[in-house]
Amino acid sequence: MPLTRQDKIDIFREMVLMRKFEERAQEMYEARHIGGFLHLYIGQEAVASGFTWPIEPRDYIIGAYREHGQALARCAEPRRIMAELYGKRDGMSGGKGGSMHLFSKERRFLGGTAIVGGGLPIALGVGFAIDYREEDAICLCFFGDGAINEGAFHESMNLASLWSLPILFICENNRYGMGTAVERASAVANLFRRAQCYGMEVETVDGMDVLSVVEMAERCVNAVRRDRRPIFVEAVTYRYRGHSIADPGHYRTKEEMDLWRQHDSLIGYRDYLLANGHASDAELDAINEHEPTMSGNVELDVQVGSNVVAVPSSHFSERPQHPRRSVHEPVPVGVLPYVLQQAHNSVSRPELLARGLPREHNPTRHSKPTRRARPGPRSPTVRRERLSRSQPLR
Ligand SMILES: Cc1ncc(C[n+]2csc(CCOP(=O)(O)OP(=O)(O)O)c2C)c(N)n1
Ligand SMILES: [Mg+2]
Repeated sequence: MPLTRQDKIDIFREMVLMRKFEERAQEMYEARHIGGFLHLYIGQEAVASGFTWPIEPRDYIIGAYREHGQALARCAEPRRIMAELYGKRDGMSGGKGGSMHLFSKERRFLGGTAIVGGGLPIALGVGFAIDYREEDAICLCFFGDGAINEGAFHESMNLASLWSLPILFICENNRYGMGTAVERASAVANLFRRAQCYGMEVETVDGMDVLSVVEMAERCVNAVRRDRRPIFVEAVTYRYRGHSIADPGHYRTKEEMDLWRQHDSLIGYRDYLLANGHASDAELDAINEHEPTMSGNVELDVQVGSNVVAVPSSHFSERPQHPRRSVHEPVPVGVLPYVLQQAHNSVSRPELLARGLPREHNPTRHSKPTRRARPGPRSPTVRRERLSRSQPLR
């Protein structure tokens, strides 16, 4: 069954919710209502919204530490998520976890983990349990490009493939791990290749185009559920904010940021909805009109002294757990080839990259790199000299 018009509007609403929730969280962090770390997902909304769309309530989800988007999509409890950021008892994890440790046993949302790649072995365990108990569920595991260079990634890929576990691995390649560009951290820039060598089916998707993501998600979720085997998807995306709130992101150029903003998932999707007559300007504006609500006109109602946090906006209505949906209608042509080309060929700061890349990948480095002289073992002469010089000091 193709996505209905209402489905498409709901997806838009959800992505707007994610963005506004985080803009609000940033404000509240800056106003010192929220402590600890805060890693914003702004820019990557299409990945969380798209991949969680076709899954069932019985399926499991594991996120990394940039997991507000997945938690909002899965748990539909923005107030409890915000309360968790505030460290309130009514928060999703009882106020003890904060932004990086959102958890819901009922919704089968198993974190939120602060350790890079830490969710991967957990997904492996969940996949194993599903298989052992012969459940019909599957496990979705979201992680960043940085996790690919962790040993846990390779051990998990190997065993997931070897034991044929029902896990959909979703690598959110947002181009950076902290301030390090993917090209400076991974010898192979096409990250899906890193999983391919474990005999696993791999896919890549334009993570800025939500309909492409939904279509990919539907295909992969069905395949994992049917064939009881893992699939790895690299979703190419971009985060607009720094690594965390504390990061001003000086390692990126304005040109690079502007380029990606032109492919903003919300803007692109809005254009699609309008161009195809799925929604009017007024309808979409009505979804967006909560902007003033979310940015100051109505206070985030933190009742000091009690443990109640309310975000007074009907915008934050509960999202129903959708049944599985099919997408058989053609999706608009994504920007994937363009984005991938940008992502894999362009260099954000050539002078920075020049330091890190091997020569064959590095157009700016022509001459043989000069080696820094190693100290090496000291010759007996040198050692004697030093000893004799130090003698008068005794
Ligand atoms: C095992 C481990 N090593 C290092 C860190 C420090 N660290 C926190 S976030 C991060 C970068 C991870 O980048 P990525 O996986 O691409 O996720 P993104 O921040 O882009 O969402 C690092 C190295 C950590 N938390 N855990
Ligand atoms: Mg990253």
